[in-house]
Amino acid sequence: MTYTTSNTENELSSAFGSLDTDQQLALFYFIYKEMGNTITPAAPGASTASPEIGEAYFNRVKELPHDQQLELQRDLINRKNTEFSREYGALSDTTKLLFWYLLAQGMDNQTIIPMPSNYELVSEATTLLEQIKGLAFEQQITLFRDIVSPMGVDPNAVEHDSETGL
Ligand code: 45D
Repeated sequence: MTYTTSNTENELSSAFGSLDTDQQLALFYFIYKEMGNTITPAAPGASTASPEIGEAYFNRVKELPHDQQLELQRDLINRKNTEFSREYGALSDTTKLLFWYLLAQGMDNQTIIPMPSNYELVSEATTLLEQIKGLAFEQQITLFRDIVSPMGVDPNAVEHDSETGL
């Protein structure tokens, strides 16, 4: 069988991953801003998202002081072996997406550390943002799943870490 799927999402997700940690966070937030109201939580049962699990995880992050919220997000991107990263790794891809979506919403009402208002994207990230804006909605969702899926730590795939004891 011949597949003719385009590799666009793959290329874009590796370009995303090659940005530094803070630029990834910033770009992801700008993406959220661009998508605006096009993201609507799907009807219950319509997807593999577990709203209760995603919200419970988000609520624990929300309780943390702002600086720790930021560290936690950086840890997820850097796949640092922490308790939060391991719990993240056990979520389904769509629940991971829901979690990031709740974080971005939280930034808008200040329950989550907001972006500094003067923060600027590097040119690579701006280019990427333009390319992502050009994708169809379904392609964007596929791309975001590819981006959030490998973040955090899969507890089954890591060696014991003597530094954290995890
Ligand atoms: O000081 O099927 C910097 C569901 C450095 C429903 C920073 C869905 C300097 C089910 C790093 C800039 C809704 C889940 C500070 C589908 C500095 C379903 C901080 C779709 C403070 C399909 C930066 C879901 C920070 C979708 C904190 C499409 C940045 C979800 C944080 C899309 C950025 C979600 C964040 C998106 C970005 C979320 C949290 C695009 C989140 C983006």
